[in-house]
Amino acid sequence: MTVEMVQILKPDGSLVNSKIEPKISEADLKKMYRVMVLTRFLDERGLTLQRQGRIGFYVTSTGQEAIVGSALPLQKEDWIFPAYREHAVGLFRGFPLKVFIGQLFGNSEDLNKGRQMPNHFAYAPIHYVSISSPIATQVAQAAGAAIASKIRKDSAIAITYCGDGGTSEGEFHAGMNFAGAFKAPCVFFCSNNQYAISVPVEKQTAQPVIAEKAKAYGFPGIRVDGNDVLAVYQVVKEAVTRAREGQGPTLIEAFTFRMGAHSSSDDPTRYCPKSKLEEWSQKDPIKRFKTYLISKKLWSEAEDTKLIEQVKQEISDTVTEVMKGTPPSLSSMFEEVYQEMPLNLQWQKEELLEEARAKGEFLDSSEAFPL
Ligand SMILES: Cc1ncc(C[n+]2csc(CCOP(=O)(O)OP(=O)(O)O)c2C)c(N)n1
Repeated sequence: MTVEMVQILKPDGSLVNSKIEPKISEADLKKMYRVMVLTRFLDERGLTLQRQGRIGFYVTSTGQEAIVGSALPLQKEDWIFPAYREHAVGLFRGFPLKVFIGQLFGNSEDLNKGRQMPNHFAYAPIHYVSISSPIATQVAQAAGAAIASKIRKDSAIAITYCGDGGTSEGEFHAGMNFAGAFKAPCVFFCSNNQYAISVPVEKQTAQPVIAEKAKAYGFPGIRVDGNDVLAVYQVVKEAVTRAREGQGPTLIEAFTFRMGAHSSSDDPTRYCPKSKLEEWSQKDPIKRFKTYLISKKLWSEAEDTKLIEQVKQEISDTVTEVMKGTPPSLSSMFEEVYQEMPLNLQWQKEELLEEARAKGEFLDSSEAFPL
């Protein structure tokens, strides 16, 4: 089956056709590039921290940083329902690095106070909804939020992200079906990185083109080169415009590749041929975008070297700061669920605190608990 794939930048960074070059300001181009580079080095550091035993878990998005292109067409009021590889989307929208790294450590610097699994980011001021562990649940949540927005006549649209594996889940079907039936202002962004942990996409679905699945729900599906940040920007911009103008949802399939392990817990050499990594290294989204920016005389090797130094320093300084945090207090796990804590929880809390006190388990007078 041959299906067109939207591409604006060729893997060598040159334009496919200068007539389709999107108009993006120099500041936005440079901001996207900076976030891509930051994300790449954040991944490197995140994995190192996990290997050092300082954090429990990390998920990289190495090779998929061009997803940042999907953040630029969004407005402040829009809602993001991410999977777990959208670091660049959050960072572009203003996810503070300290909050991001704090979440990984789950200590007193973490807004969630360690009550979420590492890498399950959330940040309300930018409408970045908490990542859910069960895959694809966010698809149905986004459809619901988009339908609510339509009923309220808000201008906000919702965008949600999932992987190729996520398309096999019931929530993917439910979300797409509801969004289609209610013409919801929703954009479904599927990063087809060709693997769901160790399961290759051809074992996941008999439909080799995920974008084609949109037909069954009655709205357009578009396949885009997921390593081409300009193409990602362009197709999402069009989908966002459709959604905002009341024309309903769009499914975008970004064809890409995960240039590493699924998470800090697996070894891709056990299931992914080395040749595939070599092939996709040639299509690296960061290298491609950098070559484009240099050819436009918007960037130089000297600026690149400086940027890399800056982001590495920023990450190091933030990690150092976050590591000064203490573990959260044991009682915090009972708090901020109910406005008034029910009696049964109060009893449980007292019982637990008493036991921990008796065993001498607290680190300090704030009842910080070493997890
Ligand atoms: C409902 C459910 N089943 C299984 C898992 C375990 N699991 C976590 S991530 C994952 C693979 C998801 O692959 P995909 O959707 O392609 O996303 P990718 O990791 O490739 O970005 C699986 C099976 C889970 N979290 N939730």
